[in-house]
Amino acid sequence: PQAKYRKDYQTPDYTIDEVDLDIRLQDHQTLVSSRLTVRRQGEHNEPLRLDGEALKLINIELDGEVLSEHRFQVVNNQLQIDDVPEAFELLIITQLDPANNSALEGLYKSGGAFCTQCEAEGFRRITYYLDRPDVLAVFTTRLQADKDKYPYLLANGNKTDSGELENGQHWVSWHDPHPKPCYLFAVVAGDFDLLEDSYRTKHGRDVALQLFVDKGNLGRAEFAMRSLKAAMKWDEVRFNLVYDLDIYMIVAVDFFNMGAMENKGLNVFNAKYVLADAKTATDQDFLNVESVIGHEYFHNWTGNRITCRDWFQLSLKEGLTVFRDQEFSGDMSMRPVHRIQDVRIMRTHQFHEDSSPMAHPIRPDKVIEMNNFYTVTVYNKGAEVIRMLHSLLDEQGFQKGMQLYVERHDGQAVTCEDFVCAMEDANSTELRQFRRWYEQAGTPVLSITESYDASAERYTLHCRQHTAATPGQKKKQAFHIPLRVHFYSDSGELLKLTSDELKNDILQLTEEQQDFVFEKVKEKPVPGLLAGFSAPVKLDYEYQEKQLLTLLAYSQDPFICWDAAQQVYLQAMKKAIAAGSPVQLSQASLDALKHKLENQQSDPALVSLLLQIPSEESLSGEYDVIPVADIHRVCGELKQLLASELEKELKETYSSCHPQGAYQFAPTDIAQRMLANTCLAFLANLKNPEITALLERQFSKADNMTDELAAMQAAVHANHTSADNMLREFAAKWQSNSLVMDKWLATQASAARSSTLDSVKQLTSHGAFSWQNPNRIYSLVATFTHNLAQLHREDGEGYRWLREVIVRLNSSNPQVASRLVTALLQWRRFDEKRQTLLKQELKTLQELPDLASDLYEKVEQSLQ
Ligand code: BAL
Ligand code: ZN
Repeated sequence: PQAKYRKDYQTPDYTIDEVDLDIRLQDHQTLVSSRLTVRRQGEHNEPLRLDGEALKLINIELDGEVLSEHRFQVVNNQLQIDDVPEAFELLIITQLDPANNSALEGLYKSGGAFCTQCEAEGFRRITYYLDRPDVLAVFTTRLQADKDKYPYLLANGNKTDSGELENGQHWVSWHDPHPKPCYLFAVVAGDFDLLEDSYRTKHGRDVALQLFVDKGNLGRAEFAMRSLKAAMKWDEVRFNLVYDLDIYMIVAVDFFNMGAMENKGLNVFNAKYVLADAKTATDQDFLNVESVIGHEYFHNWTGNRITCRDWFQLSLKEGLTVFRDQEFSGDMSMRPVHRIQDVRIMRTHQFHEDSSPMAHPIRPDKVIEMNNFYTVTVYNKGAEVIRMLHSLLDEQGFQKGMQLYVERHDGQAVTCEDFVCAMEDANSTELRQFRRWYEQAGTPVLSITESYDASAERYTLHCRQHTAATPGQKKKQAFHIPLRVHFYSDSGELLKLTSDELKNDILQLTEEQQDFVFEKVKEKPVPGLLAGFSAPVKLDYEYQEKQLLTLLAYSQDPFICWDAAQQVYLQAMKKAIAAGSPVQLSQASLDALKHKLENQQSDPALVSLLLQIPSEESLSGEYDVIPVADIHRVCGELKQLLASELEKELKETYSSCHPQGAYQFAPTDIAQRMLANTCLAFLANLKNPEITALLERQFSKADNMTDELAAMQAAVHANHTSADNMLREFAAKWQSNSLVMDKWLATQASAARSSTLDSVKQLTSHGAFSWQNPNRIYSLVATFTHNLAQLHREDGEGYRWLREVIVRLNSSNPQVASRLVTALLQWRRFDEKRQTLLKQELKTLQELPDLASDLYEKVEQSLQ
């Protein structure tokens, strides 16, 4: 496989203005006739080169004449036609085998339905095409299939015509007036239940909303529909962006590699981000549906109307759209909870990726397999970069920048640079140094010390930033970092410190070393640093316990408050690892946590989050060489310690904060369930009859999945005697609901038991599991790869099994295989014995004769 480089971008030699597709759907012999209006760009005599993979070419005609074999050749997945005129019409007929397409890219069968996935480069598996995002064409699509099996034939845009044919066939044609890149093309054919609604835009357009789900699931689609209408409204109000077609369709499918896909006017969704009701979905599932529905809808402007010039610019649409969906979720409800959850993803997964062999800037410079770059870096760090712009420019300035971006670039395929220029020009500012966030990979470490001169009443923050080398980038230049700070007195009052450099609570770091001086400071303050997680950096400031407890008790910033508790836990766990002694918490820390529990009413969700200790995986991020066994030990000890020391308060909170009455998806109820279930998870470690009764009662009496699953997870994760029974009962009750059974698989794969690997292996033969369905594989195998101590077993059995799984998926679904291999790449972070074992598995993969490009890229990068 060949690498592509961002610096080599060239405008295409040809472009396509119109595409007329006629698709006759059949399981193994689908015929695709594609009529392209092609035009040369610039002065040159280059041949036309169209991308195509796994296609059977049936016929080509140029301006109505069949092309004889000497006029074209197919080499290296490209169809090359020499001596083409300035402008011409090309007809290409290809044949596909969707029923055998297990990679789920291009056109494939999902259950009984046909569907497509074209981003990033799947359209070339449907027909030969200029499969690159800067070729924008108007698409017309005619679909034909058996009417009984596929009563719904859907494509992008508006339906224009339909008809019946002999032999039980029917056809429908669609026209999308908005020029688009082929990665936004979609078709779906199947038999569904349909939920319909409508939305009137602020411009008075009536939009038909249609949600297609598997038969029998209508009731579980209502929340998604509500979320869609909320998203449409929100984008009008906050971003002044209005929908632009007469119809918006969403189809939920069972087999999907990703979460969802923003195809123009016809989103295809993984069913898990559409279907939700109280009995089968947790509060978190509902929130995920809201967020993913929002995300895909928001792409209509940030991605579809304005798209990417090339795939190196992916963060242009993804970073921005994640920022927009985060803001949507925050405006809908529970902003602090969402923010803390987003920070957790950054710290646990993105920081990990940023220090791994696959570390890349949010705008990568080199790519072998584009599917490998749908990452937490491009998405979530990309969103943090947008968030920093938002902090630096504030809401008004940011919206001015957005308005200019849309005015300038509507209908174009553009770059991250174009976005930053729009922000600069709209605000008459310059962001030269800020661009480094797009250029440099790695997590900056921000080291801060302070000094206080009582007689001069002068307080100084000494800041230093350093970013470690990442592959291909040895020396890093200083980032432009917005550091949001709040200051408190020892007794918790918010202090107003002033400095010329402090604006809206933000200090702007631009140098490698920089001091910020505050005058007239009467007492040494407690600094609340990086409020709101104002930049994606690691903060290195030696907080004293007393300072942390002040912040925990009084900080008005929920992130700082939560983080103070996290730092208390991390310090205790790291100390215990260093000393080889049991974890201890001071009485003062325990008292502070008790106080939080006793006063939870003001914000039960935040109390729930701050009680939750860092996961084994996130603690591992604190170490260059990860002490697997120690991490496992101290996490277990800390849970046990908190359960015993806070038993009384946990029990009282548990019984007082369960919502009254029937289940409701409402912020106050969600927050109460969060806290009650966090208490239960701790209490399960106590294993006494009273707790057993609590667990079992909640498990059997719950009227909703949040509480039912929480009880089972608490029991399994605490190795409670009730666990096996609950697992059995749960499976018997939910065996026919695969999305619920995914939770059952994941619960077992995340158990901190030495038997977990054996259970996981056995579960691959269970009826609830399937090697064909990505959701099943993610629930069981991907969850297991995040189970630090069980994957990294000393005997290497976890690695060996995972390698076998990857070999199996290499040929059937390389995208999924590639996501799983990530867990093996960081071999340098382990002790020698594990390093040897890990490298051995990577080398076995490297030597596979048919290693997919997805895996090739990661394995090579890791072994370099
Ligand atoms: N564009 C791929 C799926 C998503 O980010 O919405
Ligand atoms: Zn997206």
